[in-house]
Amino acid sequence: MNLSIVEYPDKKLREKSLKVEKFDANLHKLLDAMHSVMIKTNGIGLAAIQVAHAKQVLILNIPDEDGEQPLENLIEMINPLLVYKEGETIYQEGCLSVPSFYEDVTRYENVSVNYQDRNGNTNTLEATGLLSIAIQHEMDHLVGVLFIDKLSYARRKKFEKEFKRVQKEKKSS
Ligand code: Y12
Ligand code: CO
Repeated sequence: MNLSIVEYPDKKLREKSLKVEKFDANLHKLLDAMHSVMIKTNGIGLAAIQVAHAKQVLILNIPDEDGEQPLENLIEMINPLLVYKEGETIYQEGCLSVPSFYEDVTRYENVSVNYQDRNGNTNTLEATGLLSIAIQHEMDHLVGVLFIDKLSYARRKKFEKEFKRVQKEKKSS
């Protein structure tokens, strides 16, 4: 399965993803292909809608202290549900679907998530730091929300202006 990243402002990114009911070979193929494209494009998190599959599927692979992303650190979440949230943290986020743009976003500092793995087994993960931020960023994708939607009116206006400028520059080069 060869996947490519859907980029803003594609309307596909606004779709609400559907709950996964079948934990079969097709789901496993999608997860494996998502991992390949995420690593190839230097990502640390990816939701299925970013590769045009409207399923409640996301993957995360936070780099370790050496900047490596070993397979054993890969987290696959199917049908995730936020069951606990507390605190506040600000981090400069990026997204493979909005390349070259990084903006400060406010998120919960600590979260707890219930989810299923690729075989349908239920798990709970308590997360803090970058993992907590990445989970919230990817879960937003499942309901059609992008990190740029979380900016203040003024920051969003600035983003749109800069985005248009970059698009124009790309066309003319
Ligand atoms: C904290 C904040 C946000 C997340 C969500 C996951 N985001 C990413 O994985 C973003 C990756 C990204 C990679 C890019 O490519 C390169 O750096 C080569 C990129 O492209 C450019 O900037 C040109 C943009 C974003 C997790 C944790
Ligand atoms: Co994203």
